[in-house]
Amino acid sequence: MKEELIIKAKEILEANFQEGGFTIPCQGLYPFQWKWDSGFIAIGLAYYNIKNAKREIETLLNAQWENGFIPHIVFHNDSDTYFPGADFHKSELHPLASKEYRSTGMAQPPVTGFVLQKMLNIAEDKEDMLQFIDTQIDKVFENHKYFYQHRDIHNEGLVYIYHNWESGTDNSPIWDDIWKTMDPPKYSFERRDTTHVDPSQRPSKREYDYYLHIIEIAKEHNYDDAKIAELSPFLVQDPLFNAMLIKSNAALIDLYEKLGNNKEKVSQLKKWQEKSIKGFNAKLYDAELGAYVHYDLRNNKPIRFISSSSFAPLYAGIPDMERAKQMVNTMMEKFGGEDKYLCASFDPTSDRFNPKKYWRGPVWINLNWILFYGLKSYGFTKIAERVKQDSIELVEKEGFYEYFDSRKEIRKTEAGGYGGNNFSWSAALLIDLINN
Ligand code: 2M8
Repeated sequence: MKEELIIKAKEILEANFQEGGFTIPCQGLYPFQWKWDSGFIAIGLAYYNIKNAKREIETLLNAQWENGFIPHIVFHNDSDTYFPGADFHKSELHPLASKEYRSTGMAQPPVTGFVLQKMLNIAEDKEDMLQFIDTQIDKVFENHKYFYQHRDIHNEGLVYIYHNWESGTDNSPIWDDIWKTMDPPKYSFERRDTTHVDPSQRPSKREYDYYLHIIEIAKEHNYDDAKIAELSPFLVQDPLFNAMLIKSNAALIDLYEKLGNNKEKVSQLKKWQEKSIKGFNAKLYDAELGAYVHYDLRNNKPIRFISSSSFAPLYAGIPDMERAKQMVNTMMEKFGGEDKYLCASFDPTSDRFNPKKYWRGPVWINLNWILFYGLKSYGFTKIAERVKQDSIELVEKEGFYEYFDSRKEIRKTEAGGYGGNNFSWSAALLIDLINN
């Protein structure tokens, strides 16, 4: 059965691979290259097609801006099946944007550092992979430098995101109170996502108004970071995003040390790392909730809700053992009942939980993958194993969907796979999970 899953996963990755040397997340719904998707995809590809795994990283990093910024979507190709596309985002407004590739002007979780490290672990020919990493690693370093220089406005070691699309957890209930502070115009535009996916599983039209409005503000100021920090109604320190940066810092330190001759970069990374871990633990841990939470920088307050992002710091080794235990208790109490698959993307005991709607509740394979390794590294082997087995069972039962219902009982009457099907990161990360 596992062999069949791997064969199917490879078929999906092959079908989603594009001529330009990158993989789309899903046909129709997401027809371009997405930043964190690409990273997860490269991990899966590294098991059986090193050449394409490398190209995936190269094609993403080729679109880096002169200031080190790496965009969340690279529009290598034209497609009218997605909104908003290149003509809406207009990355060319920023003076340092890539002249060769059009893109968005926003980021996504910085996974590329730890992806390179993971590729090295997977590759059989380590020497060859190290040589490849040597050609790419400085770009990732420059990306981290960009974050620390432009997005840590209070010098806390914590970087902000200015848009929910930067978080990757697009319509999470975490943002609901921020939307209440805004009153954007009702834009007229043609949604494309809801022609591919049942609208009840996607964000609402009004939510899209908020999303577009933040981009309009950024565009008015040519995507200038300082202006965005000053004016964006959405300015958040996200525990998932920052944990990915910290995990990638650690990976870069390890890789530079393996490559030798990079003392200055290693010492810079270590400085960032120390400060970030300290700032993270001091500011984002909510002892009462027993988990890390987001912080709303614009409105100066913590956002006190638990989501799967709250547990991502385990993957980056951020909490001490005592906190890690509290976090696991919280996770098992709220998300881990026998009637549920691990791990819902939002607190199932909250009245904001929605089991079918995108990032408001469903299980996502990439977050499960992050949790699997995080739990394992702290010695929570049994729970880690459950996260892995639940992920495999969901895909076996439903197919390689984008997200899944966490409630076991609904399977008696209906299917529980939602969003896009033949979804690339579900395929790529399943290959890795099965191999570990
Ligand atoms: C989803 O986000 C895009 C915008 O970036 C969308 O809904 O149009 C998110 O799940 C995001 O995390 C993911 O990278 C992207 C492509 O899979 O889709």
